[in-house]
Amino acid sequence: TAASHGQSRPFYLTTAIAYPNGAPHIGHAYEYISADTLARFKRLDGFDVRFLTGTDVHGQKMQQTAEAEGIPTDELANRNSDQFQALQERLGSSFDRFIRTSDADHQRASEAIWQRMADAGDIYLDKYSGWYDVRDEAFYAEADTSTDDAGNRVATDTGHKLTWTEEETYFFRLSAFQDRLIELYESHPEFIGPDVRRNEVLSFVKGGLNDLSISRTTFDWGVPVPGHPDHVMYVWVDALTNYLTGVGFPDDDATMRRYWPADLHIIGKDIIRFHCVYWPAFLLSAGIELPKRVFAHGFLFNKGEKMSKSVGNVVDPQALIDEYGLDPVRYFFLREVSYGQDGSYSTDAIVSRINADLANEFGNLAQRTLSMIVKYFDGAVPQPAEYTADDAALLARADGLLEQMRGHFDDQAIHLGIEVLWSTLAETNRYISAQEPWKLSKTDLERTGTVLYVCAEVVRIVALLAQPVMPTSCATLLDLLVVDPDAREFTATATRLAPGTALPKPSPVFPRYEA
Ligand code: ME8
Repeated sequence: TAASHGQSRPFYLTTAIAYPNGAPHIGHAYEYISADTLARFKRLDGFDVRFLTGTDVHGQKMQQTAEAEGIPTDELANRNSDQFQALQERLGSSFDRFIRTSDADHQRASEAIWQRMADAGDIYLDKYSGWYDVRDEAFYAEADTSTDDAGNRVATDTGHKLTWTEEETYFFRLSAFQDRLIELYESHPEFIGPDVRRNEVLSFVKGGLNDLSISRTTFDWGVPVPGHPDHVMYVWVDALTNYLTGVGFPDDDATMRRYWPADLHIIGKDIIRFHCVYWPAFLLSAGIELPKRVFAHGFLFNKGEKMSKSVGNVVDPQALIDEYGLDPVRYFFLREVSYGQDGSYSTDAIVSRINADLANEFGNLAQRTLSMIVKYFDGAVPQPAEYTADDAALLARADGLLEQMRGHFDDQAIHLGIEVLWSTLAETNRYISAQEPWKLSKTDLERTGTVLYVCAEVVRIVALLAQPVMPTSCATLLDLLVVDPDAREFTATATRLAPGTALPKPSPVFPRYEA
């Protein structure tokens, strides 16, 4: 068998940690599904994957939401964090740790990074006065604000209402990092993906950086600043540090050495600046290696409209799974939306993907192939005779899929990786229609066996490679093909089904959706 690609090399990936100020929505589910698929892909490709996710419990927004609900902030954080964790579990997410920034080891990591930045001379005390967006937990320069129709001061890019803030805070010398950041983006163009985001960040940083206020004194829901407990850290300082906590910083050197720097931070496009400007600057200051790549996915819209409680189009991800099943929902979002771009979803689009791509293209091919093997060969995998040019071409195409998928997945082009699988399924459906094994069976059983063998091989290889997207359905399909449950890593694509293997009577893995 072929050597595994990863050869147990470490691969550390993370999601953003969500604010648990409400219930999780489809946008969160989308991020989890996509990151889990990337994690599973790497694991099946032989990497030693560590996958971190969790919740970001601190900040003014959490405190304000709790006050509005009349409950203690930690109670709000725990209750909703439980919901985020339950969603991850429902989505079948293969995370290794669900971190909450209230965890004790996280406080320790946040203090340690702060201390290192302070020791480097990059933190000083001053007075902050300016505009603050509580919803995004972000500071705004005067020039980036405007006045809305009602006379409120709002952030020009998001339209969010701003509050005027004046307090004594610690500042981080962000302005001193401009040149080093530009050098980073230019010498490591792969640091930010997709490219459009990199260009955005580059022009933002070229425009000049202000020092960043990194502590707050007007509320106390956060990590206390070491030696200055009247200050809590600005929520983004402790939030970003979760990625280090997740690999044992600062006490567990062995884990840190194995998994840091992170290979991939998966985030949404609205938090690029925090991850691609602030985060590398904090790390440079603290003398910690930089992550290898930050990839920003797009936003999801319901029928092209922004999801909002007032429009009444907020869809609960659990309800979608109840209706369509987990694997079809995972497949739908990953196939329908070009990863890195915004995307839209609707019930029509989901149903059409389920029926066309899953039931017809994949399910039907598998069901026809397997049931003909049962019917004409008594359930034993036929021995292929000599291959025709068409047979050989199709097998060669299936054998090339893994390499193509690696290329796409290394760029986080998940949708393109899926597309190469489905175009091979389409080709195989054309092949089976042209070969007509159901007719051949009457005249040439040997040739029938060869055609069914080729089809079964394509189904097996695609089922192995589609596991990261649809773990449960692919496992069922691989069971029907009697593929050893302990040999389902991608290296298994390089072997062949053993002729003579007894297959069970198949039942459809991808049923049509009927409302
Ligand atoms: O930003 N479509 O938390 P968050 C797709 N705590 N993705 C979406 C989305 C949508 N409609 N809405 C949100 C935070 N997201 C911080 C992160 S990381 C150190 C701290 C994505 O709950 C969003 O882009 O507002 C982000 O990646 C994630 O959901 C959590 O968002």
